[in-house]
Amino acid sequence: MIFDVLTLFPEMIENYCNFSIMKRASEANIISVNAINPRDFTLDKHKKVDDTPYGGGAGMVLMAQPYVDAYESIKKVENSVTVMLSPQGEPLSDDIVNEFANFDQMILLCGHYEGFDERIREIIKPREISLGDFVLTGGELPALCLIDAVSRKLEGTLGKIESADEDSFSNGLIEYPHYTKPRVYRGLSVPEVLLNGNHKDINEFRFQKSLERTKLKRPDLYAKWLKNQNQTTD
Ligand code: 4GS
Repeated sequence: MIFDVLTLFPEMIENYCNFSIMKRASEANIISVNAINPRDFTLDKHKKVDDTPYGGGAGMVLMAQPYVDAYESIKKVENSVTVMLSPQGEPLSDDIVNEFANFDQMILLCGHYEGFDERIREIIKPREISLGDFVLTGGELPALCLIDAVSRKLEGTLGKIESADEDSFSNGLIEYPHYTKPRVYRGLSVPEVLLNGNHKDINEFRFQKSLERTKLKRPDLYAKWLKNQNQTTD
């Protein structure tokens, strides 16, 4: 997967991707992350990328020309998707992450300051994705979240293929509780069933815990899961 990220702050993207699992995935050529700076595509000597909004109001607006030229400089592969990160977008979900993992290239458009000149949307026509109903100072963190979430779905990124399947949401439920050594910590014991090596019992225990927690912590997900179960047994 090639990630091409349009951002005024390329180091933010490069830095994050140079650690831990992202770094390993890059070294294994599973992903390639490139940051492109619209500032390099400005035509004036001050390298201006933003200006005051027509009609007045607070904040600065990203100018269309440097952004569109930077976008058009990117070499597109056949199976490519362009995504703008913005609170106006469709809320990100595990289903959308899985969908994106099927592409060979993702071009990610990060804003900063108030927002994009609307003509950037009109010309590029990106898919718009939001991380949630809150406002950040820039699209870099949402872009990194997307890169991270998509990368871990790609074969070879995680140590074992199973480790992605057992995480929250992969079966529509949130995760069961995890324990490691020691067996007793501050008087709190690891559940007995996890120590006896009976995998049928362990799976059943984990499944019940997943159900219990989803019902308690995410009644919305639980209702969706129940509905799904009924549909598949009908
Ligand atoms: C989000 C968000 C966001 C909006 C970027 C104001 C700077 C900012 N992007 N999900 N301009 N939430 N973007 O807050 O994606």
